[in-house]
Amino acid sequence: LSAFDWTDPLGLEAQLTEEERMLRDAAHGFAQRVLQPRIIAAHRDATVAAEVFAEMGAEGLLGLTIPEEYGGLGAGYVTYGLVAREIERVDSGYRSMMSVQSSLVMYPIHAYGSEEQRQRYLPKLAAGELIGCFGLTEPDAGSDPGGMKTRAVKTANGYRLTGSKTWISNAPIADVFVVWAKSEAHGGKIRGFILEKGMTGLSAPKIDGKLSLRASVTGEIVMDSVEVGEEALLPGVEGLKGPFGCLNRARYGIAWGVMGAAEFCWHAARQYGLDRHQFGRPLAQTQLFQKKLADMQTEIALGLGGALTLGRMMEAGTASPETISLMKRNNCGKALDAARAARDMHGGNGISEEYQVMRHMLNLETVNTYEGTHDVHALILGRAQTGLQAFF
Ligand code: TGC
Ligand code: FAD
Repeated sequence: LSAFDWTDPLGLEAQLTEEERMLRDAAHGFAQRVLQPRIIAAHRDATVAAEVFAEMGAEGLLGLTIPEEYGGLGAGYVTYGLVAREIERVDSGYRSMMSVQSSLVMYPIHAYGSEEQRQRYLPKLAAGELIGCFGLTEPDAGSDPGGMKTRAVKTANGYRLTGSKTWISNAPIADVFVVWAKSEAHGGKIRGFILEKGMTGLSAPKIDGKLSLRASVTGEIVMDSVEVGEEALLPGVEGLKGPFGCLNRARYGIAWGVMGAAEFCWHAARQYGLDRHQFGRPLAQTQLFQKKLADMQTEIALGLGGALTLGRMMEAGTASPETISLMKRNNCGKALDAARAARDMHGGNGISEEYQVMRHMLNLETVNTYEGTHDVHALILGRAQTGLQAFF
């Protein structure tokens, strides 16, 4: 038997290829060098550095799985997950910015777009010269996006879009808006449209007062009779499977990303317990402290192992949406548990921005909610194993 590596009990490292390790290490270096030094102030002041997109683009981190001819790296899904983990080790908000751009904007343009749309948008999105957002959620349609009210009506030259989206990451700073609307010309089916900043009737007011994900900007998308040409329609998909095809990729990335945040909290709690003495010995020498560390270590090792298995399935084309739900749900819930425990294990210091665990805890409340809440993914899994629909 081999020696035990407490940081990697299931030997994740040995299951990666040389190239995956190399790209992961580059992302780790970037995240620690470029993102980590600014995050405490960015979260405190709710400052969103739009230049992060160009910095990520220069590093090759946007649209990693998109082919090179469109500005991506043509990398595999495991690499994408490893990068998400490194970015979210710093902050879920930065990972959000990357996931939306990659999985929710570049992916649909590549998978469902025309060649003209791919050429027009993908290289600039990959470089971070353009910022994208994805509008599915509405004020009255969150967990149930099929209930959306946004409508596209056929005009002589294209479509007129009317409606509003809310809780949209990146919207206030976006140049490109992938929005989903029910199209009368297509029998009321949901279709995707690409809108551009500056179109008449299009606005994206910022949502203020967020106590979570403060380094990532969130807004509404208001469409007041926005006129677009036929070239704005994504031709390759109709129905809810359009937005869900994107969400499958983003949810998969989140399953990896949250493990990065959880690892940060676990390592911080361990170090704090070694450094801090009470009752004449390190906190880490108490049974309760060690039990909490063991729980974190176990859940993170299992969560990463599951994410890797899922990543290999994505690459082999054998992953199902339900398996993605299982890993998104599990890893978000477990990461949130780890962050809450780490906050507690830091005592009073745990509420200070300097120790960073409470920021991760606050962020993970959002990540556990967006892209399908913890309970909605339970209903997806419940339906898959009983054949019974419990949504309504
Ligand atoms: P249901 O009847 O189950 O399905 C309707 C149609 O959609 C298809 N479908 C999928 N296709 C591919 N992948 C998936 N994961 C799919 N899920 C469903 C399905 O096959 C069917 O197709 P067809 O051709 O037969 O019509 O739909 P439902 O209306 O009963 O849905 C219920 C439910 C709960 C599954 C679904 O609505 C859901 O997942 N709700 C959660 C909503 C959600 O995830 N919103 C995310 C908004 S975007 C976001 O949060 C971005 S944050 C990003 C960041 O900042 O990082
Ligand atoms: P609701 O659907 O109203 O749910 C409220 C509660 O009810 C939850 O606990 C839920 O689990 C529960 N619930 C709902 N239905 C059922 C049921 N049938 N049975 C039992 N319980 C149920 N959306 C986008 O389109 N694009 C984005 O970029 C984006 N970014 C976001 C960024 C942030 C910071 C946040 C907070 C959200 C973002 N979202 C985005 C929206 C996000 O996807 C939704 O908030 C999420 O899907 C939940 O919808 P809701 O908020 O309307 O909650």
